[in-house]
Amino acid sequence: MDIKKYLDRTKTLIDKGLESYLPSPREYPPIIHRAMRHSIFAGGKRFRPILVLASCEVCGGKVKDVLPFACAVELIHTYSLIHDDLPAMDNDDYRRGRLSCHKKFGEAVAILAGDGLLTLAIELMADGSNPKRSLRVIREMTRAVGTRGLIGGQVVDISKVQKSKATLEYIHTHKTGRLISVSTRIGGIAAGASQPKVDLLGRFGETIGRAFQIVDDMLDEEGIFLSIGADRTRRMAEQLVSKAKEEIAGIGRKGKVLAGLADFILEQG
Ligand code: GRG
Repeated sequence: MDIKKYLDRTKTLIDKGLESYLPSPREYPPIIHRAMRHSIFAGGKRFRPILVLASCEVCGGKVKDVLPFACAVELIHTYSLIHDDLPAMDNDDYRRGRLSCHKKFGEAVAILAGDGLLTLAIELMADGSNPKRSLRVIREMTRAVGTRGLIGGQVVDISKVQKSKATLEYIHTHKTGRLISVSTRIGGIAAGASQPKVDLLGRFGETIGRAFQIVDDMLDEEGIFLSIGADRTRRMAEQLVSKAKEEIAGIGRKGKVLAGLADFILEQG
């Protein structure tokens, strides 16, 4: 399995999908559409939507049925990055190698661009080819990114109180983990996979989500990296990737794609 080729191929599909789903930069009122596009087409890895596509393919689903869901995940991820960069949160001037949305377009437009991406994501999920599956995907996604998921993780992260190990665990599983595990789950749902298979994909997503966070800590030299050092952090990420691969061992020959994506996380570190 040449994972690099797979990543290139699926990234192109996702970028084309995003291009077609986002309003044109000239559509009235242009400022908001330019701001949304500025952050979406800023060179993200597209790791989460690729996971959606791969999970769907593994379960025998078709790209055309899953592409809107995959793009919806990227829209939501990008909304969270735009809002995270705002002065009221992390106050970052750069994101994905270019000016952050509020630095380029001002705070008010950046807030609205994030809101616009989140809203467009829901529209895309609702427009799926199978209404029953669309509804399940919307339910899973809104739970994953609401106050019991992504937003909850962010709220605890920005609080100034001293954070225990359990609190840090909550932040990571909610802020980073939920969007990754919902990606694998909705890939399965789009393919019409059975509930046990969707749950298995979700467990795989949770485990690689942990590995993803640990590698991110390694890159930023923060979090777990500060408490246990580079070697132990690396070993922890490797163990999680092995565990994730064991979790999908029974899923069949096509599971190799998911195993390759799990390995790809380690290559980032
Ligand atoms: C504003 C509700 C709300 C949430 C913000 C995304 C986020 C939550 C915070 C950003 C800070 C951070 C380090 C989050 C952990 C997740 C993470 C590593 C995000 C970056 O994801 P990548 O590496 O980025 O996939 P690209 O740019 O490749 O998409």
